[in-house]
Amino acid sequence: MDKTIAHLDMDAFFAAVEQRDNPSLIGRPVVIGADPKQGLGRGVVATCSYEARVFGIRSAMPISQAYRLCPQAVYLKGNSYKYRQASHTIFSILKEYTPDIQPISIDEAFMDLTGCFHAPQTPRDLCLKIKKHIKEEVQLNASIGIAPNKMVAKIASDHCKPDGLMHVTQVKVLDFLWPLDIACIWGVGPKMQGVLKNMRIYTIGELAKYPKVKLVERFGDYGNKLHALANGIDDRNVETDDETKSVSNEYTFEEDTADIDLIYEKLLFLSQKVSRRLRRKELKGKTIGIKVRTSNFNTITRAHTINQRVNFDDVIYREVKKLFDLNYKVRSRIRLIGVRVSNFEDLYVQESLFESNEDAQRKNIYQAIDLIKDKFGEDAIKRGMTARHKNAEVRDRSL
Ligand code: TTP
Ligand code: MG
Repeated sequence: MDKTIAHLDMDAFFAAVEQRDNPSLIGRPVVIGADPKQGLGRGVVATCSYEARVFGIRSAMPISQAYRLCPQAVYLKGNSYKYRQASHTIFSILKEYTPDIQPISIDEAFMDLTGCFHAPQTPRDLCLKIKKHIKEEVQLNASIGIAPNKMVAKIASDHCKPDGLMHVTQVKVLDFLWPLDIACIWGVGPKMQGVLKNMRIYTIGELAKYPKVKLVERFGDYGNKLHALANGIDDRNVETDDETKSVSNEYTFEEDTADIDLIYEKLLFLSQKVSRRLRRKELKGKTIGIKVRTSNFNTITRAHTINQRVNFDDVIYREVKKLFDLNYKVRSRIRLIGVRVSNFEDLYVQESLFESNEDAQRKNIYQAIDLIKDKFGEDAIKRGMTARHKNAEVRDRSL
């Protein structure tokens, strides 16, 4: 059966929230990002209003360059709390239409709408309703692309921005895709674009017609994938899986234990494991949890939500230890412990805009530690307390 996939992306999200909350900004170029300091500022543009895009300003551009292009724009440093709130409301609206939602960033999601509408209602009618609902509740514009698969839906939502709605039906997929630049294919980065352009492949149509065997010769299995995508075939599912919702590790003691030092040591070890996995996935969580199973197989789970999203070992361990001390009063022997971090909303907010100097310093330290571990292995560098137990058995799984 053909699928109906929608990709929703809010228009100029941070800038649109600012324009909504201050009507004097409506119709004006608004840039969210670092302080431009009259052109001498460091840092980058997070986003800008469509009025600012006319001047050539784009996300991730140095703020000094943006200032040169449009000194008269309104420059704001942004307010992550407001953006998170708007995002939260938008995602709860989407949940009223389908449970099959895959959040991609703070303002972007895929929805599997297969089976969510009944004739005479069309996918287009349903998505118009979603757009209208969002507009009424948060006064912001969303653009939605609808297609038989994720890649085409994503390209369609980009294509119809701002305030757009575009449905590319199965029979229209190739007509839509083939004239487009290869850069539009989801997952083809600038490096790959360069390689393809050197092979004189500029459009998706040219890629589709390029002999598949040659693509495979050149790129291995990725060549197969490129060929399929260029021909409008993309079987990636909308992933609503819990895996994207929490990261956890557990440890089972070789012998049930009540040795508090050993337990703390393992909790620290697990906090480090979880933090590192979070950093690898570029995730930060606000809710920190523990799991404790005693020798008689009683299991308790406890969690605490802090006011900041983190992926630093020391903060996670501090919370884990607090939770453990608070909840583990009866000193029975312990069989298994686990550490879990969840609550990853708004994964892709440009953190540097909102982080303190202290956080930035710690980020650098952890980056250095991760680099050493990547190069020389997990055991290359350890906090004093965990060095003793080198051969710990750790299972990666969601609690
Ligand atoms: P995007 O959806 O990429 O951009 P946008 O919503 O501002 O504009 P568009 O209409 O083209 O979708 O990103 C969503 C928000 O994420 C954006 O408003 C600000 C933030 N962001 C950053 O902080 N840094 C970045 O480099 C990008 C791309 C986005
Ligand atoms: Mg957007």
